[in-house]
Amino acid sequence: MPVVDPRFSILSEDFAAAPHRHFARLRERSPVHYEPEIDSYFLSRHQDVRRVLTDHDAFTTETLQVRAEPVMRGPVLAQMTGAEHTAKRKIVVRAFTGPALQDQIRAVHANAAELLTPFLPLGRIDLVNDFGKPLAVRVTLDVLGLDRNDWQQVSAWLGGVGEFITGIVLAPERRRHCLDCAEQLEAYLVPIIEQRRRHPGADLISKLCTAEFDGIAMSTRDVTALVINVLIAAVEPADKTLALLFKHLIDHPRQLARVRRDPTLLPAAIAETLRYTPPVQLIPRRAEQDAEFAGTAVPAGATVFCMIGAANRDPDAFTAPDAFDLHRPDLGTARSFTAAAQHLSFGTGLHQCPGAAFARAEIETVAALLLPLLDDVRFSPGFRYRETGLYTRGPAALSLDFAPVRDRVTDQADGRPPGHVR
Ligand code: 2IO
Repeated sequence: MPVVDPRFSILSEDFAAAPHRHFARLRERSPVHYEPEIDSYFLSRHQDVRRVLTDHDAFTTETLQVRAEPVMRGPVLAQMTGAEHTAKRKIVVRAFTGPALQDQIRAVHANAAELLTPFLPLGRIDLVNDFGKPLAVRVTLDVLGLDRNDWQQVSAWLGGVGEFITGIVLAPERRRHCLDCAEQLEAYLVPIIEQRRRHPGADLISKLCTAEFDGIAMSTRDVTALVINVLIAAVEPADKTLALLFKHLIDHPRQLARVRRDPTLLPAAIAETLRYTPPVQLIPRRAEQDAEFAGTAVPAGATVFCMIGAANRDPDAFTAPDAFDLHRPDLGTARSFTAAAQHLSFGTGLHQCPGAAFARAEIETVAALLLPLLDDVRFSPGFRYRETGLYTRGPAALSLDFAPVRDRVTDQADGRPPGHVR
């Protein structure tokens, strides 16, 4: 029988307000925390989380069949195993690295410059709602070869898809709404996928349509699921990571000044942001056999949630884990976006995020564009910082004031420095 702690719940408002305040107690006193209402186990120690994510026989991604498949309209990459997984993962990894990534960086830069321009003379921007959210959707639409003018509609559908996957307890009417969103997104995608099958281009949808596995092309259902998978995975964590990076740098002015002086420190700042406040806080698995963690039994068939935020602040893995420090000696920036990362924000093991290199390049490109333009950047007067979400988590908004800029940002793309109004 699992031990239930009646004084504490991960589903409480107290936890939702500031999860990191509970991480140390969970790791020390309740490293295998059981939540009766959702019949799930929450693991908070770095070593236990790593074990779950790398022992693929004992802990599988079967949980995604109920958590993701209904809104993905088919199986996602993380659900697959064996030769099918290896082959399809390779296609996706290739689409987000090497020469393909270079084109994507140009799309990131162009979209970022366009979105930013109207805010520069104002000297105020909400980095989440004015910028990060539309940017993430528009860039992903560009990569997929979809019409970026559809971004608002696609964004609304993705909201429903994301709510389904990341909802810990979902009311029946919300569930219905999420499924409606997914069905409409599918209806939007299917004719485009069928058209790309006949007339392939250089975009990712065409690559998925023409790729073969075991001599057989993927079905439209399989391509649809992978496209929705890419959409949600590239959109949901992106605005959060960008806003968290700026939040932490503004809170740590000396580190902000150093990054401004030396932009080669940006990858370290991004890696530390991911460690300190991972945008994906939970990764679910199913225990296939009886297991034991720190003396507590987890039965076969159980749903296990890896608590990435808690694992990333485990003193057994990082020194002074509750400090944001882009210079920390144990950060290992170069490894931070690879399978050898010590933080677990991209997961680890066979299913580790295939978009990690893209994520790094996207955030780095945008931050390198923003930093010189947002001179004297600070929180807007009266702005109250608030984070939301248990599964994916980030700022609800990030209202920033900065020195208004006279020239258009697009000048910057020509290499000319922007002019600040003094
Ligand atoms: C989409 C949670 C946004 C993924 C998921 C069902 C599978 C997988 C993840 C990330 C981020 C999402 N899991 N991306 O944690 O593709």
